[in-house]
Amino acid sequence: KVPAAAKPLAEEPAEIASNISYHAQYSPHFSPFKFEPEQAFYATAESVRDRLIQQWNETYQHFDKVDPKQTYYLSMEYLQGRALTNAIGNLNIQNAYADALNKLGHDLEEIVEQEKDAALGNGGLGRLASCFLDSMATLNLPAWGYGLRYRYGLFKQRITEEGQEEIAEDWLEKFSPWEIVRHDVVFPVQFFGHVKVNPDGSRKWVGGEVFQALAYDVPIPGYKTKNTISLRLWEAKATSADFNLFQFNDGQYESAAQLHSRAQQICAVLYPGDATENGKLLRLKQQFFLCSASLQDIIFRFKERKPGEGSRKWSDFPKKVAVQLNDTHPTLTIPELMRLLLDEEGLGWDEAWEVTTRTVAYTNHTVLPEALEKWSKSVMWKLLPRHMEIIEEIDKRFIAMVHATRSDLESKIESMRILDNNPQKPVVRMANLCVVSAHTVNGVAQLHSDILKSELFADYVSIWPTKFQNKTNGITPRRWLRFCSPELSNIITKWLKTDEWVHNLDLLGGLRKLADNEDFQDEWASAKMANKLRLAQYIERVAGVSIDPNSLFDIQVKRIHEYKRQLLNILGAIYRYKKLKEMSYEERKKTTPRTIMIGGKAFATYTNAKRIVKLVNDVGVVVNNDPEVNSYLKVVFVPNYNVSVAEMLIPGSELSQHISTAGMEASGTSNMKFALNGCLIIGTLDGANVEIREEVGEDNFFLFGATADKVPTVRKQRENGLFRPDNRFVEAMQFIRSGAFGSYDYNPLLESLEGNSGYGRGDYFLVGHDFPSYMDAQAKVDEAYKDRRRWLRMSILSTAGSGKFSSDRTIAQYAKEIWNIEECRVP
Ligand code: 26R
Repeated sequence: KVPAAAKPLAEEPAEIASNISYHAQYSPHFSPFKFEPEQAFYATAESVRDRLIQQWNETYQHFDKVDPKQTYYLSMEYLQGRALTNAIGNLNIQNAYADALNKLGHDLEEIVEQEKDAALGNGGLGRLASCFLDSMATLNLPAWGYGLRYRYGLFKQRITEEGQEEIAEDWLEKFSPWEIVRHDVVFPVQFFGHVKVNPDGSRKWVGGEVFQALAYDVPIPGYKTKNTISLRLWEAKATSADFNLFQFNDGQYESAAQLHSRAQQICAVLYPGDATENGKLLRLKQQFFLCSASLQDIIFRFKERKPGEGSRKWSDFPKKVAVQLNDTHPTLTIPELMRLLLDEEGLGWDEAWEVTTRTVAYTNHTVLPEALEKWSKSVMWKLLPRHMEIIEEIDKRFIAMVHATRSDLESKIESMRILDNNPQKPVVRMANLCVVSAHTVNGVAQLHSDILKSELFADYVSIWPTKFQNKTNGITPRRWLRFCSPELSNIITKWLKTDEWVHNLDLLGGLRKLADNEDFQDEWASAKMANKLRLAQYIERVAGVSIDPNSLFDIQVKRIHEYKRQLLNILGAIYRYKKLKEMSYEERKKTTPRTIMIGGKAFATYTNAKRIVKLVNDVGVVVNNDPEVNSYLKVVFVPNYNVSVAEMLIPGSELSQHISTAGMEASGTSNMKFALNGCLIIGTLDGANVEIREEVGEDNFFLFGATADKVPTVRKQRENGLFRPDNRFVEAMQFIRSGAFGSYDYNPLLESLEGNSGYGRGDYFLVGHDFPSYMDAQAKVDEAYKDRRRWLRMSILSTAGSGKFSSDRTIAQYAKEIWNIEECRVP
């Protein structure tokens, strides 16, 4: 029995203010007598945390009592961003906290800015995981997330004369008020060693290095519900027994603490560079660390719940546990669960395989060949010898099954099997291991799932026709509309006469009938303008560029990648600049003024991506300082794009670019955020764009470019020398070569758009091919923007058509169609 404690449920601003002061005084992290914004932030966060802890404990107890089937979402990445606004918004106490802070001489808006982003992810995949957690909590699902507590998350991007510079992002520099260390939740995780065969033939993994996985829990509150779930992040530790006191006293300080420093390496950074063998080994260690610690925790909970009813039957495990693998990064869950069942629990192969395959499901997030994980067999044998035995057995049994039942697939076995025994470079193909072992495999947008079935995984479809599903991605409407754009949210609530849309996003469809209402349109326009003004101030502050709030705000923000084609965007901007220069003053005055904003991080070793960052910045310097045209065009590189910056940019956007080569972007999720905020999309028929266009209506989407089915043909034609570039494209390329944007050598970048074939050469991403239709679509954008009423109508229809893209819808589908779990609401 846990003794009852005082409940921190203050409702009145005065009580809340006293609660905040209490934390400032008695949970001090700074010198006393200081209550500046930073101290006020920590004290406020701790006051909010008290409430979360209470709801959280109730949720845990409720789940323990009901013992429902529970989902565990395993992901190497979570892009949580800030938590304060989200927490008080979900708890529906924002006004009381704002008033309380006023009483204490502070301003909530200023206080929330003190928080550092938790950026334990790279991009879309990590942010998706965070949106999913918000929806799982909101839908009262018995589900939670597992990840790693990286000491340094995604790097901070600084722009210098040379382009992008990466700086370690120390999100834990002071501390995070949102994590709670669970000193009682610790599991051993082993590496290296060897397999010992017992006299009875059973096998056991022994020896090697053992570290401890220590749990840090982050509370995830649902929207307007008591349910508060967990994101459990593991940290690697060595024990005191690993500290060699004898060596230390002998002056050998480094070797005395060697295991401690090796433990620290495991969770030191998100995505350690894997160019070296050392880097590869570390990344694999991270993956196994997540899988092993999480599984031990899951099994512990499975055994612990409903004590007194005797021990649980293993055949019940899949009735109580669903594990979702966020891409192949946590694939080692599969052989680790097999190992635990076979070697630790004494199950036979068939029984263990049945339990494992009924438990695990896999989501694929990319078809790019270089992102499909393959681990060297020798590294795997060294680090995880018992797991390699198990993987070999899975591979062997898969081949035997195909031989026995599907002679028609004989010739496909080599490409379908898990092991690639190519003597040059023998590897384990993680996606194949997932497809063979998971009960369900899903893509993240309809087009992507279709491509998985018709291309990447086509051969498996004939064996397991019902294994493959689609789950179109979604975004949380709380963070991505309700909290990041209160102005627009209030207008929506006012005109829909309800705020139910915040957790039933389909209700936004009710805005369709208001799309031509001029009163509504005017309110809509003023909310968008308020957001644009706020964004303009931000741009002035971080980029030093003053932008015209009456110009069309055109934004492309995402990781910098050749397939996402930021190059297409900047070439378009360059062409626009050149034409503006050639125009007379009178002609120029008739054009639609634009501010083009581009932001995103380039992977540190991705040379072409870094060149693109440099080019955008160089173009900006020239264009923005050209007095002849700079009231008609500005080009801004937005530095250090992250979740918080997105929350500033997206509400102020009017046009956003989602212009990947068709077939290459699995889904995209920022496209959904922009559309939800009344921003129009210029885009290709790729990923979720296809479905967004269906929902908002084709008149409200600026479409261009080759379709996915035509891409291979277009590449072929080019290889056969049949491509003739459009004059506009040639002009833009020549303009860069003329040195108009400085003396940096852009030739390697430009050459990737030329030649006839090959990845990274011969314009593999079809920038040149799509350029003319892109420019035509941009001309339509300029025309549409001139008609204010028409543009407002389109903007409203974008929001009205975004209901489908709530992650609540996505998660409800996972719950029903993959996990087979039900709501478990705390009374
Ligand atoms: C293994 C390593 C090279 C690696 C590859 C790829 C590590 C991380 C990734 C990230 C990929 C898988 C990713 O972020 N994919 C994105 O997932 C989003 C959420 O489903 C999609 O919206 C987006 O289209 C896709 O690129």
